[in-house]
Order: sequence, then C-alpha cells, then structure tokens
Amino acid sequence: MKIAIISDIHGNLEALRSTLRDIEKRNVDKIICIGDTIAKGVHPSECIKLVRENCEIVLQGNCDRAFSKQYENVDELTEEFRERVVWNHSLISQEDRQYLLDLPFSYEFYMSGSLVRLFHATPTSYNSVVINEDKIEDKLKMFYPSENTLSDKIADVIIYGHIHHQYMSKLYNKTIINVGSVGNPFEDIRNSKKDSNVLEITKSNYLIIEGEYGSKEYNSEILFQFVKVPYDIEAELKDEELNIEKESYRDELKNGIYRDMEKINENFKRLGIDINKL
Ligand SMILES: [Mn+2]
Repeated sequence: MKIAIISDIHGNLEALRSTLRDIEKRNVDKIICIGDTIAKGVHPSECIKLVRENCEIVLQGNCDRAFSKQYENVDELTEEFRERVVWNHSLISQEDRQYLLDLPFSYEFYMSGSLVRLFHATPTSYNSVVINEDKIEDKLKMFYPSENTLSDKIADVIIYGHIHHQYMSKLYNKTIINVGSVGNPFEDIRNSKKDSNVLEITKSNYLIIEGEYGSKEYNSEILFQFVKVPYDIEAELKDEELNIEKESYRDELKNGIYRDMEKINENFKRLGIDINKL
C-alpha cells in the first residue's frame, strides 16, 4: 500500500491542488493530512473542502486550533495575534471551525512490522519545535507515547510536520521523518552569499510511505519517498491584496524565508549554533 502524507497547507490552494494532482498520478491508495490546513493564505475554506474530500485521516495542527477556537477574552490577546484571529475567523465558516476543532491529535498504524506514529508537532504538544539539529535525547522523546497517542508503545517510525522543513534521520533502529510543508516550505538557515537556487526551497513538499499496511511481520519492504512539487506561485499570489500579511506571505512563498527569523534563530541559539558562521 502507498500512503501520501501531507502537512501544513496553510491556506495555499494552488500548492494543494498541484500536490493532489501529483499524488493522483503516483497511484497512491490513501492520503493522510497531519495538520495546519489553514492560516496564512487567503483560501483556507477551499483547502478544508479539498482536504475533507481527499484525505482519509486528518489531524489537528496548532494553527487549526488557534485560529478556529473562540477566545473568551480577545482583549487579553496581543494586538498582532488578535488581528490574525479575527482575520482567519472571517475566512472560514462556523462549520469549518467546528470541523478543525474536532480533529484528532495523532494516528498510528503498523507497516511492514514497524509501528508508524503521526502527529503534527510532538507527542505531547501542538506547538513545540523539534528540528533535525536537536539533541539526540530530544529527538528520542518523539518516539515515546503520551496520553495523546493511540497506543502506549514506543514507535519505530515517527512522521510529523509543523517545522515546514523536510528531513529524515535515523536514530539506531528508529526513523524520524518530517514531511515538510505543502503550502509554506522554508529553510531554517539562509545565507544569501552561500545559498544556491532558491527554487530548491519553494516547491511543495510531501511524503509517500509504502509497505504492507497493518502488518506486524518484518517480512516485507518499507519505503519512504520525499516528493517536491512545483506549483504556480504567482497564481497563488494573485489574490494577495486580500491578505493582511501579504509581504511576509510573498517572501515565504517566493524566497522560502520565514516571517519570523528571530524565532528560528532562538532555536539555534538554544543549541549553541551560530547560524551566521555556517
Ligand atoms: Mn504547525
């Protein structure tokens, strides 16, 4: 069985359409979305509709939650966040919001003997950030069960999204995979003097996992395939006048530069890595 795993569409309808077309031509049996269908682009409702039509399993991401829920006291939010909440609420229906709020936190299945577990960010949180460069003990924690996981077993393969940055890494007998982002891929480290082609970053990312679905026996092969799909970025940006965050959205889509590099720099500082020296 071939399963496509997509994540972090973030309201980018053009990217989602191109990704679904690509998935269709690869004879995939089912599609799973691991969260953050909305927030950033101006077509979140259309993206929710396509996700509902095409994905067998859909998980909840931090943005699905943060921009669907009703805040008791909006005055307590920072002005910037409040603006984003009000704007995002205006783009989706009450039914869309309820749909996103009801989504599950995680999912898991066996494939060719391996227990494969999926969640948006970490097994315990919607928001925490774990990157490839993190310490081995923090990456190992990603395999442990939590009260949010379907079973209490230690997983063999972890598949997550949230950081918008595709990678796969082996930790002894364990495999950790980030599927990247369909609608908002970017790089953690950017250096204008040393970067190669920016188009290496801006394609939509997703993963195909292939193997004997549901099998606990170690007698069949398992495959992981990263796919990068070009899409019409200008077409996606044609409605950008509707976007209250149009400058940062354009920069992310066209240049793969995250809107809040300070936040990313913090992750590297915490690890003792000076990104200016890389
Ligand atoms: Mn996220």
